[in-house]
Amino acid sequence: TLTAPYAERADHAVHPLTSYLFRLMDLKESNLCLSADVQTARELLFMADKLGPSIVVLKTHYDLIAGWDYNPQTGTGAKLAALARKHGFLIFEDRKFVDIGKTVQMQYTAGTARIIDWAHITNANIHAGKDMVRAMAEAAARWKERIHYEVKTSVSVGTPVSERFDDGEEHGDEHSSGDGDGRKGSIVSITTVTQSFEPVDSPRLSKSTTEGDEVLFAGIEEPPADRGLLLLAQMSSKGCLMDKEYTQACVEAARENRSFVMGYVAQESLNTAPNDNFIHMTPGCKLPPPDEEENGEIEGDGLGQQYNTPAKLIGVCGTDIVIVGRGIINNGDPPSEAERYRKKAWKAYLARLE
Ligand code: UP6
Repeated sequence: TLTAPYAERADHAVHPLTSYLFRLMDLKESNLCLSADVQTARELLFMADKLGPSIVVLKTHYDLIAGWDYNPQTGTGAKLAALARKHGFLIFEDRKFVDIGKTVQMQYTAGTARIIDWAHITNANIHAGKDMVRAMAEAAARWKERIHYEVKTSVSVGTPVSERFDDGEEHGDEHSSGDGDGRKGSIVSITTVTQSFEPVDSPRLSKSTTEGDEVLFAGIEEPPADRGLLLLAQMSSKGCLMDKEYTQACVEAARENRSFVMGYVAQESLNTAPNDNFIHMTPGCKLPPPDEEENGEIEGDGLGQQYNTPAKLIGVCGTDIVIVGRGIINNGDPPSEAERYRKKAWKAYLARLE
């Protein structure tokens, strides 16, 4: 799969959300995931709105956010989901589930955060055994039965959109169509995209509950009403105890659950069989400052985190999406730093196709 374009892999992906994500990557010319490890809901939503145009996935740790609003209709998850539709990215809750199947089902679908309602993607550490993956897959299938999507698509191309957010500022849309950065996608305004989580007798047959202006990346529809799982197959941290045997067990579990497992969080490509087309997302990614040479050496954080450049991860290790947290967030200008990462990671992908 290393030399196959994302658009081509979209056509061959088994999981509808993987297919969607590959198409989104192609359209936005982005293989960047923001790890939005901020401490307040307000900062999280601000980052999601400002950096949304540059990314295809927004990764959360909901449990490190102070002031997370758990209301399923109006809370932080719902607001994030609206921003995901506005800018065209998927939400990945980095929950690293690990427990017996029954407990994980409940943690995934119920409890305080109701992760399944707002996160398209989550991940699991399968040290407790691979039956857990099946348990989560069953929970996701039940969830899909229960929800419905209704999309009213009265589209008016190029309408400028501004929305009011928690910080009280008007954020004009800086990425409207015609901004001329040469990427294929452009923003259109779309009125009312509704997702309701109330149980309904018949899926797809219920009334919309909210109205308002939303924007979507032109040329791509709403993501499918599927949920996906990434298996935590390898970690970026020093002295990680996940051995080859564990990683291989992840590969087997992925192959056995192709309709639910989208791929891996890993440090290298694990697609080895001819029909493996799993997506790989990789944390532990950082660039040297713009004025320094990329000589491959990036210092860790002193707490076990190790870093590689997008060029190495995408170009040499063969992963698909780089996950960047502090490299972007701790910069004085996160939106332009996100663009710097997007361009570097995309360049590494284009180079790998040659
Ligand atoms: N993460 C890793 N390494 C892994 C798996 N997950 O760093 O192997 C997560 C961390 C953090 C993010 O939990 O949210 O990716 C990396 O953040 P950073 O870019 O600021 O180091």
